[in-house]
Amino acid sequence: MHWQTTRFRIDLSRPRVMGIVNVTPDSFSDGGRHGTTAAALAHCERLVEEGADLLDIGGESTRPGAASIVVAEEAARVLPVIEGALRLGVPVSVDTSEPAVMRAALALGVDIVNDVRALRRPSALACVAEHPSAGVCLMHMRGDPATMQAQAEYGDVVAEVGDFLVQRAAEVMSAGVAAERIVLDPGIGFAKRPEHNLALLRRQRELVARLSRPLLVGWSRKGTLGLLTGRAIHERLAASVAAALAAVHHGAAVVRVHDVAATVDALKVWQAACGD
Ligand code: HH2
Repeated sequence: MHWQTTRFRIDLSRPRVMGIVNVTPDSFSDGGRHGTTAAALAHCERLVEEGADLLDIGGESTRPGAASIVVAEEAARVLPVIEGALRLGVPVSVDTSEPAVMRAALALGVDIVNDVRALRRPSALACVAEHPSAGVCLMHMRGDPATMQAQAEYGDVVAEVGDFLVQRAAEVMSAGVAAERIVLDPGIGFAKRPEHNLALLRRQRELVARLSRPLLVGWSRKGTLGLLTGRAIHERLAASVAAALAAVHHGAAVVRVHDVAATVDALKVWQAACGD
């Protein structure tokens, strides 16, 4: 399978690593560390050297309880970083829900729109649909980061997340976005309790089997890993790598990670041991 994006048609026959670049002062795991354009760009370069297949650049924290920021501030944070990252030779995605930021990033030539709200803000879908080839990642979430944990009630979380992703992909396709531009994401940690996140990992194959498009998953440094290991955010490297490997083993095509070098090494060993 392939993922069509603005400049690249990404071959997903082997697992791909998406490196996270948060240009935010309050991101849950690396907030404030890449707060300036120069620092964020240096981080982008480092992740590419470490073997990142894609870069995901975000300017608004989506951690549970995070406050939303004004659009101008988000644009000012991410656009200069995207502009520089587009010269690094790998596909670049913008992690945003804001149509104005999407539009500006697409005008710069960004390859992918990664939206934790699955293009549900007014005019977000039109923004991507108007573009001839940009890729999109549609993620499952309920409510908003500020309120989402109050909505973490499911009968069968795997079935319900699957229903949402199937339906949302169909809606996005009927707006004119070709299937091969779409990748889907169960939204680990978004309106989900640890047992829900773990069900989505243990039964991820069921989800993959239902979806006609590839799965992107983000476990990196998330709370469920802290709960399993008793580790603070910056001590979750081993846990994050293990979760990324498990996700790939259960059929994920792309893993969204902070720790690119360690994940790339682990995936090489996994590929040799378990890959085709
Ligand atoms: N998780 C986060 C942000 N964006 N996008 C997708 N597609 N999937 C995810 O699981 C996902 C995401 C949250 O993680 P992080 O970027 O580390 O933190 P923050 O939201 O605080 O910037």
